[in-house]
Amino acid sequence: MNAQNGHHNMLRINADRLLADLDRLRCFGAQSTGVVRPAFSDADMQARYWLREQFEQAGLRSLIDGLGNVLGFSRNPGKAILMGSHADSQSTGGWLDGAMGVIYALEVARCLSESAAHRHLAVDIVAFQDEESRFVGCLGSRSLTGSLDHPTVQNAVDKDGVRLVDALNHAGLSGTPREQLDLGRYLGFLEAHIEQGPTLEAHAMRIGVVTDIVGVRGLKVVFKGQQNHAGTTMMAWRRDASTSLYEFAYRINQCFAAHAAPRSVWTMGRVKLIPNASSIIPGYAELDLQFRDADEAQLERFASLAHEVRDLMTQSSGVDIEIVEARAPIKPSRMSEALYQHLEQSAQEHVPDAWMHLPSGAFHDAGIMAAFMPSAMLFIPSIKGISHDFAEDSHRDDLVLGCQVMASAVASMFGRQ
Ligand code: HGY
Ligand code: MN
Ligand code: MN
Repeated sequence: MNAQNGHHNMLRINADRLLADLDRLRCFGAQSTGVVRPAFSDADMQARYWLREQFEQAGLRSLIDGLGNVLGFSRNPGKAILMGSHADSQSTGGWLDGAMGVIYALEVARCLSESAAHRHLAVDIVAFQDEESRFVGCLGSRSLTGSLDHPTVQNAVDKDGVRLVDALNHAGLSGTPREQLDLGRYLGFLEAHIEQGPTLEAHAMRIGVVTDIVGVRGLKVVFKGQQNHAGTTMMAWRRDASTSLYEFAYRINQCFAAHAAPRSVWTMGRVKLIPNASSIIPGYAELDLQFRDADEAQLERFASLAHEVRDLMTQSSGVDIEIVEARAPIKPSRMSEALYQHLEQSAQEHVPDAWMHLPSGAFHDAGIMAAFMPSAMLFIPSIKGISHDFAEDSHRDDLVLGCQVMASAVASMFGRQ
């Protein structure tokens, strides 16, 4: 074992402080055992003000930028590692999704600065905004990497019709400048996250080293028929938007299943019927169709299949069916082996053979960052694989172990780079 290895093995996180900060962040928007902390909500902004204060107290130059990203910049010279995740949650989310990676980054930055052998290392940390796609998926990381255009910001609305520009105004951010990262400053980006799936737990593994992240496409399918009386309108005369929606959904499930690749998934998690009354034939309906895969060509294949189903149905149903892009697409991404080898090494040192490589079925800001710098992700197990639900949780000892593995890996990244 060389001197460098000896050094970062001495590096110890403060487990009590880590868990206390995770429990404190959980309080912002706490509901039952989960959180309601959507991007730019009051709870989200309160959490960001608290994070900015923690970043400052950790010795970093910290700020909240014009899109709500919280940044902490090291005052140390030289190439840096950027670490973090998102602080916003799903509309009804779990307490660890995103939050864990932000607090890991804070704890790693602190424990490096408290170690004589490591306090010269430059580690920047970030709490991204709106990874969960209230307005634009991975809004914050897209903006920080200069990959978010002005019209996207101006035109973004959430599912309730709230405009992003109005949410920014409400949050008091309208006049605040947006940061853009100096991408050349960084050796790479590191994100820790809960797995949000069952794989690590099923294999009795404690650490996951992510190899790749799926890509995501979202389509909004709009059905326009004729609103009418549910009793007096004979079936042959109906142009029922809801019947078309249900038939479209059925055909998609059949057709996607017949053309799916091993990692293909799809969800139709949001529908809207107008006027949504049981004695009225809906004249208007909307269906959100989201699909994911590790292969861009498979995503394209699903998109064209959805249009084929639409074309087929339009000829027979008498209902107009239109398909529009519902979200900014996220491309599949590969994690950097040169970077994640340090996660492998650190995991092997801390929990020999109790770690594994795995792909991510969830998308993450690391998927955006990977287009701009070497990126890597560390997973810890999710209890029963549950996420995007108040029941989302992880074991406290796994939370501590994950952060320790990350801290040692960061030290080694500087040593090796
Ligand atoms: O949906 C996702 O994959 C992420 O958790 N926002
Ligand atoms: Mn999520
Ligand atoms: Mn997440």
